[in-house]
Amino acid sequence: MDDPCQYTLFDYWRSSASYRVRIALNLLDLPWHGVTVDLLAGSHRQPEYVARNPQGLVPTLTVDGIDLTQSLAIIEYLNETVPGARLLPIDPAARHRVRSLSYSIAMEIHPICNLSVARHVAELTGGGQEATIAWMQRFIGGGLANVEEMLRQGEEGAFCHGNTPSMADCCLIPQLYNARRWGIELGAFNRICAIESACASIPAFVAAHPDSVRPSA
Ligand SMILES: N[C@@H](CCC(=O)N[C@@H](CS)C(=O)NCC(=O)O)C(=O)O
Repeated sequence: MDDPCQYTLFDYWRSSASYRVRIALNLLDLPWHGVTVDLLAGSHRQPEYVARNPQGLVPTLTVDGIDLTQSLAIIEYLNETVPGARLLPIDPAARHRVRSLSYSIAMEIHPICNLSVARHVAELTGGGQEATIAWMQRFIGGGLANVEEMLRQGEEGAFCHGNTPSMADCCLIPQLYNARRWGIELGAFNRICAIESACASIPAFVAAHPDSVRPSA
């Protein structure tokens, strides 16, 4: 019998880049299954995984024998190939806004707040765990303050842009999960908190949450 799951996601439950793609796959109601790449065990550096993803990063989405890397490029691929997908709006100005919000998280906040970066800062400064936490709080907190401002300036709606979830929501929700891990206070970010509540009521977001996909010990 043919495998109905045409989409195989190589991911790690706690990775926010993987979490973005899980949300997108669920929002599009696609049949997918996950394969764990255990970052703690170093599985992402093993030759068979690096053959799929030369950067040695998660996620990778395999579709029809093609290995797709980089979470935002994956989401855009899905948007372009799944009939009726609206993870990016059609109108160019609206599409720009969704990309701009997404990039402000995935390209400004996420790369400098990868654990390996923050740990390196701690090593260079000799500041230990305290330096790691201070780094995360400074750059995740500051980055989200900018996102809150961007959200306030644009179109009102239940989600980042308008009343349906987009690629920007796929980026925001994992970043909030990550922010909480580092004890960042989010209460002052009214727009962000309202969007988070709206997403929490959607099964696609709930099913993609790290606690929903964490492999049992
Ligand atoms: N820009 C990449 C970022 C991917 C990324 O940084 N993944 C992290 C987990 S969230 C990872 O694989 N880290 C492993 C490592 O740094 O060794 C994307 O959006 O896919």
